[in-house]
Amino acid sequence: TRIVLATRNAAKVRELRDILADAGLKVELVGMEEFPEIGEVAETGLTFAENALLKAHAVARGTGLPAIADDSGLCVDALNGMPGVFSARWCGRHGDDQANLELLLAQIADVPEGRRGAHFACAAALALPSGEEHVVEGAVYGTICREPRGTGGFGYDPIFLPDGHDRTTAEMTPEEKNAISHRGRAFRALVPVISEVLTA
Ligand code: ITT
Repeated sequence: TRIVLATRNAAKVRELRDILADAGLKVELVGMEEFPEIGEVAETGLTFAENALLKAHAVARGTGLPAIADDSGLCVDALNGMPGVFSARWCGRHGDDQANLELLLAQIADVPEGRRGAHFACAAALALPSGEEHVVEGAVYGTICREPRGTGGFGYDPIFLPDGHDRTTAEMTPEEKNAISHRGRAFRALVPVISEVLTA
């Protein structure tokens, strides 16, 4: 079976391939590079689940294949849950990880230890060309540290310290991050759904 990975974020694609393979999903995962005719999907939803479904449906419709999509972001308590669904473009430019992270650190520079809680959230969606849809969510809780640490992962990983760990998710190996991450949790929950839907 072929399933399209409906994301253009190369770091997400790497993590998703590992997470899905480790969870025992035996399908061929096709990247978006095979479908250059499918343009950017407007992420107009107010929630991660809405946006993940928008992306999965657009790609399933456009390709005629089942599609899985990830919508994710960092929700900071001291910012009332922002940047949330705006995480990829918090600084005004889509995907400028360094500028996004620096802006966020500046915005909470005065927030003391003990009030720097945050969580990463991920909605994992599956859509079929028929319109059938499934979505599950995962999260990982932690705190925002004061200085970036580590070079692994992407996005806000260098400033996110998961609860119960003394290294940021950028200081972890890919396996360590996937074991606890919002994305790992959401997609491990989606795997049985994918298997069931595809064998039905
Ligand atoms: P696609 O829509 O093509 O999948 P995207 O990067 O635009 O790619 P999102 O709209 O879901 O994806 O935005 C996710 C942003 O949230 C991402 O750019 C990071 O800034 C942040 N983020 C999500 N997961 C993360 C993780 O595991 N580590 C660090 N930052 C993460």
